[in-house]
Amino acid sequence: MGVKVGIIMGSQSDWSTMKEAAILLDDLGVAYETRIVSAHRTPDRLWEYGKSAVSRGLHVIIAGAGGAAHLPGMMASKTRVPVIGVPVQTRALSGVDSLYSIVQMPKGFPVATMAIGSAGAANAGLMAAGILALNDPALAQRLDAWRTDLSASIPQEPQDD
Ligand code: RP5
Repeated sequence: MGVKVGIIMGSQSDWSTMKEAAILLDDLGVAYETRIVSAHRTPDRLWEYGKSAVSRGLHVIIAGAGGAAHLPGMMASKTRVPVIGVPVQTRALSGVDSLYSIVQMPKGFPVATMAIGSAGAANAGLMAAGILALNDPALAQRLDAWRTDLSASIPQEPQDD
C-alpha cells in the first residue's frame, strides 16, 4: 500500500515551514511523500499530481504556499482528496497574503486552512493524522497518547525564566 499523505509546497523555500508537518507525521508513525509543486512555476506538475491523487491512494494532501498562494486551492479544484492548506509566512506581508489567498475559497472547493507559519504546518500534520485515525485504531491510540503527553507537559503554574 502506498503512502496516504502528500505534503506539497510551492517552493524549496517553503520546506523549513512544511517540515513541521513532516516531523509530526514522523512522531506519529504516518508515512508521507514530499513534493515541490508550484501553481505558477510548474502548473503541469500540479495538474498531474491532482489528477492521479485518488488513483495513487492519497487520503489527505497538505499544501503549503506563500504570497499569491494558489497551490492549495488549485489542488482542491483538481481532486476530491481533502486538502489542508498552510499559509507560509512571507517577508513582505507576514503571511497575511498567503492566508487570504488560501482561506477564501468559493463554495464547492474547500481548503481546510491552518494558521500562518510553522504552527499551522504542525497542526496540518496533526489534522492529517486525525483524518487517517478514523480508520486506523493503532494510529488513533498513538494520536491520543501524543495529545495526553502534550497536556501533561503543561505546568500548572508559570515559572521564572
Ligand atoms: C510561492 O512563492 C511559494 O510557495 C513560496 O512561498 C513563495 C516564494 O517562493 P521562492 O521565490 O522563495 O521560490 O510560490
